[in-house]
Amino acid sequence: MKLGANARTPLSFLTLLLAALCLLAVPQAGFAQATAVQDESAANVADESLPQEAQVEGSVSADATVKEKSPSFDYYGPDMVKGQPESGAFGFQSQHTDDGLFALRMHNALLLPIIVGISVLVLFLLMWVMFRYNRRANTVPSRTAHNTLIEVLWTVIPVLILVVIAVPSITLLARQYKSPPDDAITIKANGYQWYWGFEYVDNGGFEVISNMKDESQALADGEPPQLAADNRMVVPVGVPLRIQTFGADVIHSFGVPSLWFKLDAVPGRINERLLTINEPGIYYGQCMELCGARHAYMPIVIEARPLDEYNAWVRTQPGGMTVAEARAAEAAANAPATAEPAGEEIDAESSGIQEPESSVLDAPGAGEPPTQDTSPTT
Ligand SMILES: [Cu+2]
Repeated sequence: MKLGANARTPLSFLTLLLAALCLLAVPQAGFAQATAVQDESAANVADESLPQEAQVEGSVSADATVKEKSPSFDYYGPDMVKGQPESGAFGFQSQHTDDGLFALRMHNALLLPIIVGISVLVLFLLMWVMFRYNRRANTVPSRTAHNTLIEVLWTVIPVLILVVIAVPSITLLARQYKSPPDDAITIKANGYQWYWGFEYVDNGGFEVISNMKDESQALADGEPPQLAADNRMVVPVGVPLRIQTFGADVIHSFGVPSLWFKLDAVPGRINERLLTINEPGIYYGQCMELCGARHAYMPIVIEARPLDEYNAWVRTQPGGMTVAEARAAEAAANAPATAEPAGEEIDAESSGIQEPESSVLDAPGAGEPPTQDTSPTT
């Protein structure tokens, strides 16, 4: 039986209604469960965090070499979470960047009132026509066909509304495309199937690999399951960041709603956007481009710290150094090549400069000269 015919019979209509109600109820039940579990875990955090720390300290002190290689760093606890989804919440997550606050204000103070106003006006007009001008209440219909004033008004007013929306809209777009300043710290987010790698390009080039924590571990740590990650992307707060994204295999998308940040990570090209976080805290995000079987399990956890704490964290990473140290090291590495006196021939091998193969006489890769005439005979 076709869906239309099925829906027209009274019994099937009731069945469909029941099914629709069930569909609506299922996510609510899910939310309720998640909240209960979260509350429970939050209550346990205080008790469980202490022994865990003690355990970690115990294991590190037992093996001094491990401590030397990776000095411990005191990461933020769940009390510092600033950006995460909440069950049953309406609207956007609270915003922690200037662009986010601008967008939130525009949505709440401009778009929502306009949307509500238009909806109420259209509803009122429909009701008025249905009750005042139906066949019983209005037996002799009017034959009016045109009204110049009304036609001008219903053209000009929508145009004005669109102009009022367009000004802040285009301003927001321009703000989002603002290029990072030259002194911005570059961090590259590489999307892999299915985890993230955060490359600290300006801090020695190390990469932090970040995988989702399993549910029991996340709950034990007082973090939201499926959003918590084993290694966080630590960034400095109040400093312009040049966030670059790259897809190592397929297209991913680096998205953190509470920072008003979303940028596709595409194989073969690097995307770039400015990010300046206003306050220290933990911000949760996820991959936002359907990238395969485990797309839903590649969360992003940004931990924003004051610059000095960020630098302290950087030093705990293999090969990690502050931006100033990294630039000094780079300058020192480039010094011999630039200090070469002018006019003296640069030895390509010792200076480390790669010469094009063809410019060197009898280059090994040049190959033998042709022994036969292979030119076309026509
Ligand atoms: Cu992905």
